[in-house]
Amino acid sequence: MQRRRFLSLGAALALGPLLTRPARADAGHAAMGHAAMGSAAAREGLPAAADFGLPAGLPLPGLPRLANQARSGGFDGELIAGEARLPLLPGKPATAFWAYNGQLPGPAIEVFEGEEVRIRFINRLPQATTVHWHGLPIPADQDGNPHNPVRPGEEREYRFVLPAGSAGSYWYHPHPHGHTAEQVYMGLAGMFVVKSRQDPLSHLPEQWLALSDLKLDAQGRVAANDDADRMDGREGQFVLVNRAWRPRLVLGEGERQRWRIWNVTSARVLKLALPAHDALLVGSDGGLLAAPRPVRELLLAPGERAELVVTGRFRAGQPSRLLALPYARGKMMGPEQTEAIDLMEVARGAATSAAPLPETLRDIAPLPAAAVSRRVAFSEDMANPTAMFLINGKTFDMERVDFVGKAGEVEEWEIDNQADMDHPFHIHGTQFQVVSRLDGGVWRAEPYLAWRDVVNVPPGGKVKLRFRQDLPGLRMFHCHILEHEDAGMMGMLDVRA
Ligand SMILES: [Cu+2]
Repeated sequence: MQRRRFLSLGAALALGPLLTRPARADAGHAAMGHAAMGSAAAREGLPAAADFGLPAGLPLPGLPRLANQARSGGFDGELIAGEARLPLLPGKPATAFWAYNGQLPGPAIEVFEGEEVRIRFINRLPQATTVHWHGLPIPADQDGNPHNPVRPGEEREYRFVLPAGSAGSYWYHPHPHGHTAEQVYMGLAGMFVVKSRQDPLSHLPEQWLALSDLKLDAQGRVAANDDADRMDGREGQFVLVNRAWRPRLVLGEGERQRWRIWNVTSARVLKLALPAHDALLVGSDGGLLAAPRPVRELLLAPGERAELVVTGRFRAGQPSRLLALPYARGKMMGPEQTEAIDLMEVARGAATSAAPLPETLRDIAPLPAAAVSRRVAFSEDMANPTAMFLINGKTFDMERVDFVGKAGEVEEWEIDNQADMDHPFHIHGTQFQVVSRLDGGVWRAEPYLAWRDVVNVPPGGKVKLRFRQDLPGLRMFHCHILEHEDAGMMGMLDVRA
């Protein structure tokens, strides 16, 4: 309904470029394909990926670690957010980004459970910012809420202890009021891994893969968001892996590797596949599963992470590549993804005997029945350009607490997507367990336990999840399509002691 209202009122909305797209007017939800809309690269006269001459097939870059300056225990590090010019396009001047410590992605932080982390953060951006520690169970006043901005030229310390059981793959990124999308697409994001001293997979070689989006304009600059980006969430011409385009990872024949994968794109739902090889899902956002699970495809929503154990098989007739298979996410303006995106080459290394893999990884106890039940409905009101993306009918308000909870109490939330696009739900400060999902009109119990902080909810879908917030304070919950978050698809849970 809302989509039709949007179409009929389109002329009144001053969404200029929309009106120049004749294919849009009669494009139904299912018909917004490639043919009708043209390729993403053709949008707004943007050049295609191939036009930039970005080299493909270079060795996968590593993710340099942030140096630990602590003299006795814990982790002391320094992050400076600022402008950085980095060589990107062959034969062209360096490209201007915003980066942490001049690195793309930002320096990876690697710490152990139980450690205290102290980060001195300096803002040399022209805007206020914060550092949000995505997924970490840390105090609210250290978590980079939009209520605690670090203004240009200012600095602050973030300090927190990582509790036992928190080993997992997290990340950090800005979370300022209204400017999260812009600061992330300009380059501000870094990976954060918490390790356990009792890690049953510590014997496996690790690969860290940060999947990010890059959109360049005709001059090779990081492009500003256009109307389609603001509506659908930004997608660029490139999906990069550790800042490289279609890099090459070496996997031995028969070798087992542990891959940590981050979707740090603004909006892409990545349907990952590795057709020539065997993959086991061993971890989610908040660390290891109870036991490995064979997977053929892995849906990774914006902000979400996964851990795989990959075994080199090099099956004949299958591309030895990491792919993002076509996935339609109900976009309003842009074309849907109709072809697989080639993310990375997996090159054949020397034959290696597979390292042993334990049958169980750790215990995960199901959260008990909830003391409190709440409902979170995502909706879109395309007739209202100042409040298009809504939670329970409201747009985000920095002064409004949406729910009041109690520390230590289990809550069950039903996330109800009444909108036309996929919206990935994210909550700060804790990890949740998905209990069940409404899929094609049928509720299905979640087949396995996992700790998550992002779950994708497709249009018409519902997800029931349970969590406990152990620490008091103000916690944001929002859609992790960053443009939707900035446009108001966010609320606040005040957890009281
Ligand atoms: Cu959204």
